Amino acid sequence: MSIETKTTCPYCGVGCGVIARVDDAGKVSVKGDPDHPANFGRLCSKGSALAETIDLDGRLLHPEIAGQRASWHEALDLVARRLSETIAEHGPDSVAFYVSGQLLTEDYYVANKLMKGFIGSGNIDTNSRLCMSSSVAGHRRAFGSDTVPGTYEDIELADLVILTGSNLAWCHPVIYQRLAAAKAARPTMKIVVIDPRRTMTCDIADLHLAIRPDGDVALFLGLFEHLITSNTIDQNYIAEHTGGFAEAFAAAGALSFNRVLELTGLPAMQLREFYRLFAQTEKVVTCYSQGVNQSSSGTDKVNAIINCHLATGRIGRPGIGPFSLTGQPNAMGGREVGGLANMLAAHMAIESALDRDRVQRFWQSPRIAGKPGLKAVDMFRAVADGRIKALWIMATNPVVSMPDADAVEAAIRACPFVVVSDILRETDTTRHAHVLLPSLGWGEKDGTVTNSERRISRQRQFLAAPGEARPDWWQMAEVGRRMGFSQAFSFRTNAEIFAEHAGLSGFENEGSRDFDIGAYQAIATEEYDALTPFQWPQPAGAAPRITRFFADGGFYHSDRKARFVAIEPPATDRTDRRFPLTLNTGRVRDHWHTMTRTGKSARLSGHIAEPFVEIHPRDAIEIGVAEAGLVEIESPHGKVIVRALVTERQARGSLFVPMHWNDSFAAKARIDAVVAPLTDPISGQPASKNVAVCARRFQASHYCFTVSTAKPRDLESAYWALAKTDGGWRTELAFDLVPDDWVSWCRMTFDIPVDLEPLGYADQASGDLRLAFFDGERLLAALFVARQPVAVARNWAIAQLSASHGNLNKRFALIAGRPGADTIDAGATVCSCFSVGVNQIIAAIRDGCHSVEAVGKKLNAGTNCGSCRAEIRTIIDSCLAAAAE
Ligand SMILES: Nc1nc2c(c(=O)[nH]1)N[C@H]1C(S)=C(S)[C@@H](COP(=O)(O)OP(=O)(O)OC[C@H]3O[C@@H](n4cnc5c(=O)[nH]c(N)nc54)[C@H](O)[C@@H]3O)O[C@H]1N2
Ligand SMILES: Nc1nc2c(c(=O)[nH]1)N[C@H]1C(S)=C(S)[C@@H](COP(=O)(O)OP(=O)(O)OC[C@H]3O[C@@H](n4cnc5c(=O)[nH]c(N)nc54)[C@H](O)[C@@H]3O)O[C@H]1N2
Ligand code: SF4
Ligand SMILES: [Mo]
Repeated sequence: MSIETKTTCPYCGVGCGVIARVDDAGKVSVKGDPDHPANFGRLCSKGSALAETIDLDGRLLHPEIAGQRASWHEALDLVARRLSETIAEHGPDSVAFYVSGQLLTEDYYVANKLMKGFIGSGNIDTNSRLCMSSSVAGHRRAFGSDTVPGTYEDIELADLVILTGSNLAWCHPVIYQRLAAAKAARPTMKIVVIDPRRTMTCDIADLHLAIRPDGDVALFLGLFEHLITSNTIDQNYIAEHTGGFAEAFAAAGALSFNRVLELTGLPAMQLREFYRLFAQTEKVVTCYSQGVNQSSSGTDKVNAIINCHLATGRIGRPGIGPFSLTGQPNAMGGREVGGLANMLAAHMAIESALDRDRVQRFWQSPRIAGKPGLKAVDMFRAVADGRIKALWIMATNPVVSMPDADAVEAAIRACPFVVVSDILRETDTTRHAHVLLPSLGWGEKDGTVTNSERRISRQRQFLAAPGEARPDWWQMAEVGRRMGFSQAFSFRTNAEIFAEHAGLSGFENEGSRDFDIGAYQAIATEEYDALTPFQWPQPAGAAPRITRFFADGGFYHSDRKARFVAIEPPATDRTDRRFPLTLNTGRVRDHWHTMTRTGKSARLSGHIAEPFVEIHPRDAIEIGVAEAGLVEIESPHGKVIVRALVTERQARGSLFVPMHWNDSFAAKARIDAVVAPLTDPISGQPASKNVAVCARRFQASHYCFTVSTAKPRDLESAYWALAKTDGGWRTELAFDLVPDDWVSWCRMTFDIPVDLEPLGYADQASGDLRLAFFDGERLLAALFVARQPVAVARNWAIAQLSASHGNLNKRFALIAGRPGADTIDAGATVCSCFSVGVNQIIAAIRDGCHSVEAVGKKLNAGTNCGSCRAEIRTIIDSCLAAAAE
């Protein structure tokens, strides 16, 4: 008998419902929950591979103090004592919490309560600062509250969907699938993608605006002006429900059409077409994500978009409205509990004395933070200069994900007392902790999360807690109690915390605040356990309400009106000619952030196995790098070395590097070490998408590719990147100075017993060298060395780890570095769900499969989660185009 549990995916903000099944043998499998209103049974590649990422390999299972195992009792006592002593000596602002949108709402609530209400400082900030804070600031300026007005259904109901600064196909794949299905059913629906890069999302776009980096404010100011001059605005809505229109109009009017062309870098025809589409179409949804938020003009971008929706009264109706797509599974829950340094709990304002008094009375707390705390970038600056002396980091990996990451690492290293709560023993951040606290991970922890459409769902426990791992909320409540606040942190269950959180949201609310889930203030444990997904608001005593906001006004500024914001486009001048290129950073389809979980899955690591830079062919020529060569990228803050991926999808003058790779998976690919700590002046969100850098070819003396059953140890070459594969590891390396003796290097790196002799081949003239070690029929490790980037079929070589090598010919084929005539190399993985490679897809196309459906029928590729369908279509198009030439 197997047991099924309904829970929620722990990755992106789509918040898909998952059914986790544990069979008799304890094996876990997952499938989409057909009843969950976010995904109706769909999952993407990351969601589908969840079962592969929950093993205990690398887990932190016991508390540690100074690298030694300790009891919970000792660890918690120490944390409480050090926090209390630091506060007594240096005041409440000398301590800080840096938390995460991957915490559950209950964890987050306790963290915020402890810091703002009991320690009495605003110094709690979160990785949502790097993610959503420009949206929060933009919403609050326009609406008077941090409200996402719409629902996912709106994206399907719209006649025009604008995706700006969003790579929906890869980052919110299930919404992408819902959008693609809606467009297939109703082909008149139009989709516009605004992104400097031609991403996979452009695949379903009718129009792609390859905008200049940070040209968005100008683009939407131009649109605002066009809506007015073409008389598309809604005079009644503006008059009844808004303020500040005249000032916003004057500011937009100051920008000529030609200046908009210049700032956006777009052809006039395209711009006119976009403006015409928007003006003509009543049902418009504008979705935006990090290309908007992560910018020094991020908050203005948000308001420039919202201005256009307010001016046309297009907000809060079916198929209509601005839509901020949130990143993390509980980015929204974190905003609801007030996890940002400049917010109070339950969407109340820290600047408001009334709100502070209300929260303090509700908590019956001895004090309340009197002012906003330090935002992430400033918080780590304060750690660096010694103002913050004790830091607790929870569910985030700032040494990888913060801008100016080397400086952040140095700050953490120098901090007198650092606590890290994580699920892994070894991350780039846990390395610097004085106290390590083992947390429960997905499947073990239990609580609620809120997705992008304000829907609250349960994450449920279906696995036993491993080792001594404990929930994050429990850790903080225990510390709170030990600091002398026993009454306020006497929670026994997460249901009690949720009820208190719901109670605060409804406390003295009466419609004055958007976030109200007072209906749940007395929720009992059984009810909480059975909770089905619901959207807020749900005030006490009211019937379930409409799930959209603002169609009829009712904003949350004191006059209940929205505000237009008068905006100017940002200055664009590059001042330092030594750094002429623009670095853009973001995500790939199958990895999640700093790879602590997705890096465990061979299937997910197969899609893209190395850190890379997308570079335009002409820029590649200029710096003298060819496809598959290595590139060094540098800013005044740091350097990385990554593989070149030469592509016309990238605009000239700009580079794209993913944010995922870190010191656990690569030698020098933590891209945030290069990212400058520049922030939006209003939200404090880092500008991670527009960084001034220079790039040059990285010339190695030798390149090397290896596959091995053991994880390679102590890699010390100028460049290396490793990835999990079926049956072992694959590693790419490049050497300035080659090892004296490759055989001993292999023995040391791959733990090869001394009695095993290698099979080998070396060509002095070309510099090619190959070595393979076998244990009986099994391949332990194979090494391919060349003076140029190694040309060996990667997936074929990886497959050799699981193949039998009893036959001598097979051993020689391996040393020759090529498959025998009877085997084909699958090529780089395209479909992770069914492990289908690019070469297999090309072969199917040659066999006459000329549509995504036909390829799916033949190979299954693209038929499960569908995340790779856009890539399959691109491969078909390029094969057919090549055939037609
Ligand atoms: N596979 C995967 N999915 C994820 C995540 C993950 O790690 N992996 N993380 C989740 C999280 S936390 C987040 S925040 C979301 C992020 O989701 P997205 O925001 O969709 O992802 P990004 O790749 O960060 O950036 C989106 C796009 O913004 C574009 N862009 C850059 N500069 C500009 C600009 O000036 N203007 C415009 N209009 N566009 C620009 C980039 O080229 C990029 O394609 O993804 C979530 N989903
Ligand atoms: N250059 C650049 N930098 C960026 C971005 C970008 O686009 N470009 N994007 C930014 C954005 S939007 C985001 S959201 C951040 C994300 O950046 P991070 O938050 O740093 O990334 P994660 O890898 O998700 O880190 C989560 C950590 O928590 C641990 N963990 C997982 N589950 C749990 C749990 O239940 N409890 C505890 N205590 N720990 C847990 C994981 O092992 C991991 O160490 O990166 C930001 N940084
Ligand atoms: S879209 Fe994928 S990653 Fe996001 S919640 Fe759904 S299954 Fe998880
Ligand atoms: Mo994010």
